[in-house]
Amino acid sequence: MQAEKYDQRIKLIGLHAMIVDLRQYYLIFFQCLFLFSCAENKFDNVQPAKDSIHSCLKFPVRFSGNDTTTYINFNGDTSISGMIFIQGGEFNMGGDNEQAESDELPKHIVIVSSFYIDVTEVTNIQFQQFINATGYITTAERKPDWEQLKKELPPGTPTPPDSLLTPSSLVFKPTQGPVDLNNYNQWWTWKKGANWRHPEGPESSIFGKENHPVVHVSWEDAMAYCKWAGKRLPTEAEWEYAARGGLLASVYPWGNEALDCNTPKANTWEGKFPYHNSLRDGFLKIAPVASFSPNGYGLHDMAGNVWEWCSDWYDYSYYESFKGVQVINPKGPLDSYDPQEPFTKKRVLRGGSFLCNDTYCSGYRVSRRMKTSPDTGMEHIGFRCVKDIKRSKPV
Ligand SMILES: [Ca+2]
Ligand SMILES: [Ca+2]
Repeated sequence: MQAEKYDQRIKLIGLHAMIVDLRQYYLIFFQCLFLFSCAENKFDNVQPAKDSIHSCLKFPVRFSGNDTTTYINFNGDTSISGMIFIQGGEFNMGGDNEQAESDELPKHIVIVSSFYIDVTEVTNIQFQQFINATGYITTAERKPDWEQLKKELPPGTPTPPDSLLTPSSLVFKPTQGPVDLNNYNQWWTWKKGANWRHPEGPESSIFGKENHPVVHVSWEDAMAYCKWAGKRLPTEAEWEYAARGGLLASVYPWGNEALDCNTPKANTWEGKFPYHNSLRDGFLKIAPVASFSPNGYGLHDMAGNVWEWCSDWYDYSYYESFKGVQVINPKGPLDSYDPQEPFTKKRVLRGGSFLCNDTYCSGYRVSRRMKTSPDTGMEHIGFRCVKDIKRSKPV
C-alpha cells in the first residue's frame, strides 16, 4: 500500500514533488542556500535581505550510503606539491559584519598551529587519479542504503519505494523567473545518474573540465580521498584562518570591498537568483580552479566556486562554549546538533559557491558556516585538503 501511495503521487506530481513529500517524513533532502543581498554591501553598511533568514540555514540531506573506505591505503606521495605553507598564529574567529548568523557568534580568539593547505579546490583530474588507484565508488554512485538511513530517522518512518532508492544527486537548474526563495525545490532536482563524473546528470561529463573542482562528493568521499593522498580535511578553524589570508576582521578573503565592486573577485551568482545571471564574473556554474586572484596567503577560491568540506561536526552553539576563552587548535564539537534538523548529524562546509549571492546567500564571507549530513553531495560541494607540519609547535 505504501508503494502504491508513492507511485500514485509520482504520476500526479512527479519525482521532484515526491521528494518534497518524502521530506515530510524526514526522509530526505532539506535544503538551503543562503540568502542575503550583496548589492551595495560596504563593510559598515551591510544588511541582510529581509526574506533571507530561513533559507540560508541549511542544505538538503541525501540518502545515506555505505562507508567502504577501509581498503584505501596511502598512495605514498609525501610531497607538498600544490600546497602552501600557512604559518600558525592567532586570529579572531567568527562573524565580522551584520550578516553574521547566530552560529557565527560570539567571536573568539583561536590559535592554530602551522599547516599546509591545497592552493585550490581538489580537481576532477586529481579525483580521477584517486578513483583509478583505488576503485572507490562515491556515495552518489551507490544505491542508498535504507537500513542505514533509517537509523537517523524518527521511529516509524515509512520505507520509501525502490524507485527512489537509486544512485542520484542534487543538480541545480535555474528557474524561468522570480520564485519564492524559501522553496529551494524550485531550483534543485534529485537527478538519477548525477555524480562527480556527470555533474549535471548522465548526459553531462567532465571531459574538458579536468581542472574544475570535483563536485557531488560527500564528506565520506572527501575523507576517502584524503586517506589515499596522505592528507586530511581542514578543521573549521584552520579553514577560516587560511581564508582570511592574514587580514584582520575582514568580511571576505580579499578584504571588505563589496563583491560587485571593480574586478570580479570570486565565482558567485551575479544578478537575480535563481533565474538571471549577469555573468559578470564569466561563469554561470563552476569555474576552473584559480580563475580568480588568490588571497593574501596565495589561496584561490576560498570564496565561491564550490563549498568545501571541513572535518568538524556542526553544532549551532559551538562558539558559545569559547566565549571569553582562548582556544588552541579546536577540532569541533564531539557531536553534531542542528536544532532545525535534530535527527540529522551534520558536518561543516565553508566558503560558498557559484550559487551564492547577497540576495540569497553570503557564503563567500570568511566566517560563514554551512552544514549538511556527511553523505550529502551536490553540484556545488567540493573540498580541499591540508597536511600537518611534522614537529611543528603550537604558536
Ligand atoms: Ca558566476
Ligand atoms: Ca571554494
